[in-house]
Amino acid sequence: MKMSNGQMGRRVLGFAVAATVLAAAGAAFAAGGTLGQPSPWEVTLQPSGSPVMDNITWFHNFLLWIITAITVFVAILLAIVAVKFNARANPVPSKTTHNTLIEVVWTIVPVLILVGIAVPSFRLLFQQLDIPKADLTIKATGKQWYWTYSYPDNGKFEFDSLLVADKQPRLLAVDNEVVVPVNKVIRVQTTGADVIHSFAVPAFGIKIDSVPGRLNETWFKATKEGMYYGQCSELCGKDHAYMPIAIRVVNDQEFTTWVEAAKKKYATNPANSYASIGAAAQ
Ligand SMILES: [Cu+2]
Repeated sequence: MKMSNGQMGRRVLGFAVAATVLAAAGAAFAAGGTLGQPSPWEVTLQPSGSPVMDNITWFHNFLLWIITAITVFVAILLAIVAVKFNARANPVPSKTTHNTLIEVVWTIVPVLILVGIAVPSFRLLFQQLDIPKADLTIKATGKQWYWTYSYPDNGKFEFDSLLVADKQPRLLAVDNEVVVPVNKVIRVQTTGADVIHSFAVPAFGIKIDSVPGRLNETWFKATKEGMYYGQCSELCGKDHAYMPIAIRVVNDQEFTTWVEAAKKKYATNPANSYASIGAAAQ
């Protein structure tokens, strides 16, 4: 096929743009992102902050290798067929219709691949669903459009957590953060007060629906101190995008101090007026 200079130019430009995008994505991939929050150009999972997320990340990469190997293998077979067995290269085709060995292989090998995927997959599912003995339970209630958290183990105080519009990180920062101790098993119980919401924090590898009339539970163990952000992940109405989840992970001593202060601060739960919800959602 002959190309004009214009066509050639456009094609080169297209390749250059594609290469730049890939390079930028590659750089983001290599950088590994920021712990606890999304980062620009991130193409992969957020860095892990819990043992469950470690395994999710491992499983994701494991599947990526398998799917890449299968894709490359099939592409090579297709290329061989196209080159070796086209009408010009192979004018008199063979009339073979069965090959027992190949048929056994292409039945057994996919089964083995699926078993190889199923084993770590079930192990991960059990790790997520079989909640270890909890050091601390918190309850997250999804509401249109904010979260209410209670600490039943620490005097049952409760507080509302609302988006703060002009604080960074944008659309993730809240007025009252959830505070939990590092390296402790935190059981999260969640429900919805009005419609279905979903409690999700990518760095901990948790996402669980908050359903009215139901108490769902999940768990995480934060392995590093810091801020971790998530969002409501079930379309719940007009301000669905404005009810972030912000979790501050601190050491034991800081946690005890915070609990004492929080008990006083949230003795009466004042943040629940319509005005404050409206202001935060703007
Ligand atoms: Cu929601």
